Amino acid sequence: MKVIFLMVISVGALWADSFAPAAGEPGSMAVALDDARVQRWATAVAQYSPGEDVDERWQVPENALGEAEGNAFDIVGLGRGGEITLEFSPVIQDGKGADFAVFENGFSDTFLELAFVEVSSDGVNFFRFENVSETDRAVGAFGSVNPRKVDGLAGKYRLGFGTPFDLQDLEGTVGLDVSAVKYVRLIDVVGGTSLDSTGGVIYDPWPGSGAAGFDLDAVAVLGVVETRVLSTEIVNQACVIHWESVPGEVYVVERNTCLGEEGWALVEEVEALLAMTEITQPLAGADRSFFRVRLR
Ligand SMILES: [Ca+2]
Ligand SMILES: [Ca+2]
Ligand SMILES: [Ca+2]
Repeated sequence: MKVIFLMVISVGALWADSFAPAAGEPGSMAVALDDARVQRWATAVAQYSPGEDVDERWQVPENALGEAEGNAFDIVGLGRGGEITLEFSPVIQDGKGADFAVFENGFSDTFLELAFVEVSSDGVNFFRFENVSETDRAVGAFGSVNPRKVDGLAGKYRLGFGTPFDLQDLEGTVGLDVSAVKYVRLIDVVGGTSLDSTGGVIYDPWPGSGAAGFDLDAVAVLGVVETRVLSTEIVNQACVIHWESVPGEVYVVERNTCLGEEGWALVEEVEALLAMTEITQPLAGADRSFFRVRLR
């Protein structure tokens, strides 16, 4: 009986931390404001409706346009239950991996004010990204939220780090063209009231005052970055390769005896955990070897 009890506990613990960790930790999906994938930023404010308890000085929707500053002040406060819609010109297209990232101004890895994210091609019909919150109790005005318990909501990461969204998750949605998304809308989550996609109550810092709710710094449009090998060296008859990587992406490492299109053999598929990935391959017995690394 005891063994079974322990197993249940361990499965519960896994479930409790289901999602990507804070910025800087292995496996984090946080997008730094100077990430190589960042191509451009929101170009216009289409609509802004502040909610409750947000001072006038934070009611500056233009602060969400252009580059993320990564500070606490160049933001627009949504207020409790408020929302903002930003416009993108040119439109955002679904490409490989995440397509845009939302930057909030959380001052720590656990002071996380959250927002729903919706997108639209026509400015009329908006579609929400699936989201889950596993925080199981109320969070005070300056309480903490574990980022590993949040998925599909903006505000998962501290200031300077955006939460990525992939339009592919909404592919096939009637009324949305994922190759032409012109609007991104952020709707403040009201801790203890708002519901996630599973129907569960979402908890985030509440009630807050003066700057209640989600504080938006910027929204970046992301593109694909070419895979770049940073270094290769021979150590103890093995080749050590480092390359620039995007956490969460899978890279294919292949080997050949000559350069050309034919003959590449799979060495390994590696899921990147950090912005740089390393692999070590024994060279013993080979006259010469070529390696290549590509996104899967
Ligand atoms: Ca995509
Ligand atoms: Ca706030
Ligand atoms: Ca800003």
